[in-house]
Amino acid sequence: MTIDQLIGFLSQPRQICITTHTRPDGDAIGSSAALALLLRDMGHKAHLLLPNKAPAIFDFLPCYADVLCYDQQPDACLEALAQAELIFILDLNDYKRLEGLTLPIAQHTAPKILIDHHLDPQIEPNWAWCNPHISSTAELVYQFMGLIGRHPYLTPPIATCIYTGIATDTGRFKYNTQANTLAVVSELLRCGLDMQHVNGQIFDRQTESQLRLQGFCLYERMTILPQYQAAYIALSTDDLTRFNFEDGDLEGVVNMPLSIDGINVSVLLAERDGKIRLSFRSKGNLAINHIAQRYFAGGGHANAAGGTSYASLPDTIAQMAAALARLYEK
Ligand SMILES: [Mn+2]
Repeated sequence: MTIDQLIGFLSQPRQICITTHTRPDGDAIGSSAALALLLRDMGHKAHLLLPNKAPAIFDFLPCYADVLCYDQQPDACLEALAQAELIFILDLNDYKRLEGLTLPIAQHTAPKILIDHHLDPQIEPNWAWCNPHISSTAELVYQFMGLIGRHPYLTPPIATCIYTGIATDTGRFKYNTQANTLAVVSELLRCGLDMQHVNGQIFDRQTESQLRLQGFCLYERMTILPQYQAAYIALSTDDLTRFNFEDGDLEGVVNMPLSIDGINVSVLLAERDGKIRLSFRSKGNLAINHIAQRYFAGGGHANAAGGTSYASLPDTIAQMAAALARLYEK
């Protein structure tokens, strides 16, 4: 499929499904919601299908309420897919990250469009708009709007969704932020984005237990490994239960140790549902995605990656420390 064929396909009302990765973050839900609004404004029927729910802090986003979650409404998701003439896959480089939606989408016969900024896409779509050098999938959705001639129709709700993806995936413009990123934000502001309001919605709506969990992480559960310029935070299921943990409560915690001078790698280990989820972050040229990929069946970006371990928490910590040692082997 070429872009002109895609534009032609979108020139009459279509049934479209949009999906994104499990445990959706601000970019996943922001970029998907932006695209859903854009397609609905064009007269299409656009369903947003998620493997599972996005954190409640994103409930201010348009579309949040009409998302279909496969873990809660599998029949409604399959019904929408049965009608789908086109499927958009966003912020995702591997079908596995669709969890329960993996097979229904991978095996679907409708043309698939991939919009993503992860390295090494494992998906072969009919058309793709992918670039690992772009801040966020939301910024790519903004570019896609331009490709199909929709920039003049950038509404404040679409701007809100795109901004949410960019602001969260750049850690409030701390990283992955280039001239084009800020040029897009400038355009969003011109089109009616209320940036101060949206920042408040995204960043200043934590719960008390969430903030106390962060304090606990730093005071009781952070270990510094000076020999590797690294720090890790390890949380057991009991720790999470004590702070009434909900999805999204640890958002951003993995980045906190990186604010220590001399710490260039940070790892968050959280034990949930019988497995350990690992998040890796690093500064500068130190890439950690190969560690996530090689030792913890995961992957991601050079400076932000994730993986999983089925070993115990102490064993996983030991494996992680051994993997960090190899970072510095020449
Ligand atoms: Mn992203």
